[in-house]
Amino acid sequence: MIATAEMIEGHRRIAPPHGAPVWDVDPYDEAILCSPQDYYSELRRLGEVVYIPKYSVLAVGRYQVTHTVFSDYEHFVSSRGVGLDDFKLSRPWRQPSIILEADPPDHTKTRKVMARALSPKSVKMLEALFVQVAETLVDEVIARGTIDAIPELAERFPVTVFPRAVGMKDVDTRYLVDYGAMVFNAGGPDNAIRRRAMQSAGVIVPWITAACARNRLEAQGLGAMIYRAADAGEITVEEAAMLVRSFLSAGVDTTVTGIGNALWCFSQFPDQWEKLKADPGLLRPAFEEVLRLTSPVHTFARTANCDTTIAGVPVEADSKILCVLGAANLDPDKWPDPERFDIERRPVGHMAFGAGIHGCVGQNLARGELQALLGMMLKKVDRIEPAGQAVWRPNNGIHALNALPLRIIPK
Ligand code: OVM
Repeated sequence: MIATAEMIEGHRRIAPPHGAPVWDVDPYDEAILCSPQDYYSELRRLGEVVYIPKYSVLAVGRYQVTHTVFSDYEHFVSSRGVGLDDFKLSRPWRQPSIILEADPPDHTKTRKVMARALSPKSVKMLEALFVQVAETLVDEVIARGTIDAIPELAERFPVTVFPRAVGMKDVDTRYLVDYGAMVFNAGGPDNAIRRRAMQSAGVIVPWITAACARNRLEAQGLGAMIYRAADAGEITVEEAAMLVRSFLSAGVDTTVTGIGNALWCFSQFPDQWEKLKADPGLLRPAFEEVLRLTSPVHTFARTANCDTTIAGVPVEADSKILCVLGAANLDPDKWPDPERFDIERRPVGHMAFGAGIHGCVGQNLARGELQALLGMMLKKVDRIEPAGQAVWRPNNGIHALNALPLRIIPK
């Protein structure tokens, strides 16, 4: 590990760019991570691009500029890591992802294999499984009446269906959830949240690696599809294992959060649940609105690979840029009355799945999971009421709930 006066949080310290406001804030403060709206609006208010001395990084949060930076893979690369650590200058916590943390042309090849495995046709074949598990879980929570929707629905659904979709022979739902926490917290600074998440890395990382081996996967399933791309000579067997690891990295915490945040939205805005019951055809646009309003992945970084500019501001090579997707998704210049949850908004262009060549490759699967679970609740549940205080969970990369007490009132 390189640690010199020129380094800070795993990347090179940069000079404040001319023309960029300087903001003395800690975006990874636990209070901000749990309740980020004021941070988002101040970030947008200050300017197109802001310098944050605490971590010597730039940050963007206005919709247009965030979209531009996030899509510009030539100037703002992913291969040097999408968190604060610059993989060119400091050792990554794990072997880098060959899709998330890669640029063209390497990325192009792996992306193609993953996109095929996660195609709409592939997701369609999983629908029956999703619906069957959804029915069991919804019947159970109805029988209980009052639940904590985070463990009992938001976590349980993905950890039940996802390992089966991938075809995993080894399933440890605790390890899967904790690995997701590790992956997303790793993008932040070396703070207490990251260190706590990393405590179990010594057991979980090897367990994950082993679970991705070909002989630990069923012949049916998304994992086997990736290994068939190796048989066809598109990728190596080692690369196939790494892409299966990407399923496990990106597929659990994200969908857990999407489901939890969706249930939070409907418990907070009961008129929108009524509207959805009256017109179940709004389910898909409703999910997009949940994603826009709550941005499960709140921040991903990029690294400037050369001297360049953002909105006319000079940006020196090696600068880390926080792309605050959560702020872009609440920009009033893009979304009228942005804090309102309106399932009829149809928020085309929201950035919860990113944008450009790295845009979420699993988004069809994510929508399929939510469609099955929320669709089942629509059939069976009359009302979703708060039964206590919802509590957010600080995470350097994810905006998720820790607890969501709900009363589930059946039809
Ligand atoms: C990966 C990966 C990890 C986390 C997130 C993600 C949102 C991908 O390991 O490829 O996409």
